[in-house]
Amino acid sequence: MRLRSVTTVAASVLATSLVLSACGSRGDNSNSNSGSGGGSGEKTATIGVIAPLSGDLSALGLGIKNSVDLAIKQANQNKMIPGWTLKLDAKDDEAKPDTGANAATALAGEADVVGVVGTLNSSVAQNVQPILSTAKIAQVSPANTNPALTKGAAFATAPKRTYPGYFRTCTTDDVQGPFAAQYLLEKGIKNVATIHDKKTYGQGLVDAFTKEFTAKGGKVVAATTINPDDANYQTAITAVKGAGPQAVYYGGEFPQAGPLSNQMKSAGLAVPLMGGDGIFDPKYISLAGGAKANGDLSTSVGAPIEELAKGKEFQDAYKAAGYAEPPGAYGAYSYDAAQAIIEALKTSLASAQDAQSARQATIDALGKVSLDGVSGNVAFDEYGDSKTRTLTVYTVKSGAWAPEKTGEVK
Ligand code: ABU
Repeated sequence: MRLRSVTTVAASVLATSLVLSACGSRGDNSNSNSGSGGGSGEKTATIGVIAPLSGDLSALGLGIKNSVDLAIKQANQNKMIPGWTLKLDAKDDEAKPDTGANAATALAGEADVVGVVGTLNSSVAQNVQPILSTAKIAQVSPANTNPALTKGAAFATAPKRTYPGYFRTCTTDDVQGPFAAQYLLEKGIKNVATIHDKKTYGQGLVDAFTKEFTAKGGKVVAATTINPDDANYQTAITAVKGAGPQAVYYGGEFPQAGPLSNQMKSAGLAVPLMGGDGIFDPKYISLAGGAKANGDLSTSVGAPIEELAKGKEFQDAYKAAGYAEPPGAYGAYSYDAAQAIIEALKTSLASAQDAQSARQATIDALGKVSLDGVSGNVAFDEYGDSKTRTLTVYTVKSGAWAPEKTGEVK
C-alpha cells in the first residue's frame, strides 16, 4: 500500500514537471529555440533540426521540430547528462535541397552542435549529408526513406556506406515499395499504373514498387510522371486512364498526391490511389476531396503509434507540452532520433571539455545505441539504417486514415 502511494506521488511529480517544462514552448514556432533546464556553470551542447518549417510540408516539419524539442526538454528536466544543458537549434530547409545545404553549413559552423535530426526529404538529405559529414556531426533522419542515402547508388547490388555519421529511425523504400506491391497483389490487384514526381523519393519508391510488383506477377500497364510545381495533372491522368488500371501507385508527397487523386476521380478514373509515407497525412484526405478519397491507400513506417507500448505516453507528453501543431507522421520517429543522439551523448560528453571535441565520439556511440523508443527498438545496422523494418498499410475510411495491415515484407 505504501509503495503504491510513493509510486503515485513520483508519477504525479514527473507528469507535473513535464507539463511545467513544456509550458515554455507553448505557441513558439520560431525556427530557432532552446531546451529549458540546466543550471549556471553547466556546459552546453546543441542538437540541430533541419526540416521544412514553412511551405507545403511544414505540418510534417513542425511536428519533427516539436518532437525533438520535447525530447530535449525531458532530458534537461531529468538531468540525463550531468554537467551539460542541451539546446535546440531548428533551421527551416523549406523542403529545398539548396536551403537545406545552407542550414547544414550554418549548424556546422556552430561549435556547440553535436548532432542533427533531419531532414524530412531524401532530396534535401543528399545535399546535407556531405556538409554534416565533413564537420563530423551525427545526423539522424526520422523520415528519409531513399535507400541510396545509407547504401550508396548501387544499394541493391553493391551496398556501400558513404556517410558514417548518417543514421535513420525510419525504414527504407526498398522495403516500403515491395510491401505495397505485395499488399495490392494479395487483394487481387494485378494491373497498376504508376506516376511519380521525378524527385529522389518519389522515383525511388516507384522503382522499388515496380520491381517487386512485376516480379510477383503484376503488370504495370502505364507509367508516367508529373511536375510537382503544377496544379493540374490531366495530362498524366489521361495517359494512364486509357490503360485501364485497377489502381494508381504514386511516388511523391501529399501536396501533389491529394489533388491528383481528386482530379483522377473527377476525370472518371475511379480507382484507388496508393502511395508511401509521403502521403500519409490528414491533409492528403482534404486535398483529395474528403469522401472522394475513401478507399485510397498509403503505407507508412512502423506500426500505428497508438498501438505501441510507449505511444500513448509520447502522445500525452506531446499534448501536455501544448505545441500548436500535431506530431505528424514522423513525430515519434523524430523523438526517437533525438533520444538516440541523447543516449550517445551520455557517452561522448561524459569526459569532454566542450561539445565540438565530442562530435566524432557521438557518431561512434550512436552506432552502438539500442533503446526502447516510442516507435519500438531504436538501433542501427552497419549502414546506419534502422533495424526495425515494420510497415503499416492504411486506407481512407470515413475521412480518416485507418490501419489495414501491419507487418514486414516477405
Ligand atoms: N519518406 C517520405 C518523405 C520524405 C522523403 O523524401 O524521403
